[in-house]
Amino acid sequence: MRAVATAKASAFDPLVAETALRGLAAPRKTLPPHLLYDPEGCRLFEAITTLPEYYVTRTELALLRQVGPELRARIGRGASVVEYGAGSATKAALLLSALEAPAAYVPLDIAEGAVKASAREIRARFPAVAVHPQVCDFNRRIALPPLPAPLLGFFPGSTIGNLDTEAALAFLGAVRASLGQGARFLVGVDLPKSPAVLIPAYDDAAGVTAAFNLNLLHRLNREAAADFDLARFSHQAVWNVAESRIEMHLRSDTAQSVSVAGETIHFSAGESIHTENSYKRAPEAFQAMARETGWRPEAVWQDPQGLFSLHLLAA
Ligand code: AVI
Repeated sequence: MRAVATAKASAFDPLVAETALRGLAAPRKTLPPHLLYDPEGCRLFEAITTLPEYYVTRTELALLRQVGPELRARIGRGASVVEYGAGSATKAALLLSALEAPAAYVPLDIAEGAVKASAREIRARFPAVAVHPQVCDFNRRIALPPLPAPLLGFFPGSTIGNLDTEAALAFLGAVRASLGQGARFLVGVDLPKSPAVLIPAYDDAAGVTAAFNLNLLHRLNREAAADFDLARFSHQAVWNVAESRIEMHLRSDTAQSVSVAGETIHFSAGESIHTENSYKRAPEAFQAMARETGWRPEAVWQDPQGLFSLHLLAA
């Protein structure tokens, strides 16, 4: 009993508790999406990427394979690849194999484990490539190590879709500043499409995305001294056509009160916590954002079904 109490106490994270309280005290309750990615959330997200309904990952991988020869010709020999976020090394490996004699690979992520795992895998597969892992918040301006030109930034997976317009513009501008003149940026961007495709992609039949979203409440129970009853909340995926985004919510099925870090949070029946946005941007919309931040759109590719796009931007 004592051991359990000690383990529970040591899991409390004041930053998580403070962040959660701020979002839950707002008139429209929200929780920031980065809280979805504790170790269990990362495991569940990996499982999402293999679901039949989640077209994003397999479509982007196929597109990367398809455009490899054209990328090789456009980028040239001896490039340094800087990857923003280092979730899985599969896409980086695909890109490095497509390029001619790549010189360096720099995985950037706030999660040390992800950066190290990615670095290990790339070192093993590409012994001639210099690997410089860096643990940092890539949403802020970062100082890169000296790297051989040409520089190619890489931001796959439509992770840019999890940023609202203001944050996406700030991010594109910061990348432009850190990579510098002459660099390129390869970005995966999910496309707007029918809700008949989008909703199942974010609310799959096996319930993996629901588990991913609800895991956030588990995390708050552990790290923010909360007492959410997960059986009284449901996962919801909503297509917001006006904003061109999928929204994930956790809906309170009943009126209830929950304790979070000593504060009481009230929920009315049907009230929801907004946990994530996933913006779907048409090529022209994304290119306009790129131009606004000093990038020149160089090329854009789409799969034959028009599900997903890859943009190549030039500084
Ligand atoms: C990480 N990101 C691009 C995913 C997406 O599609 O927006 C996160 C996700 N959320 C639910 N399913 C996948």
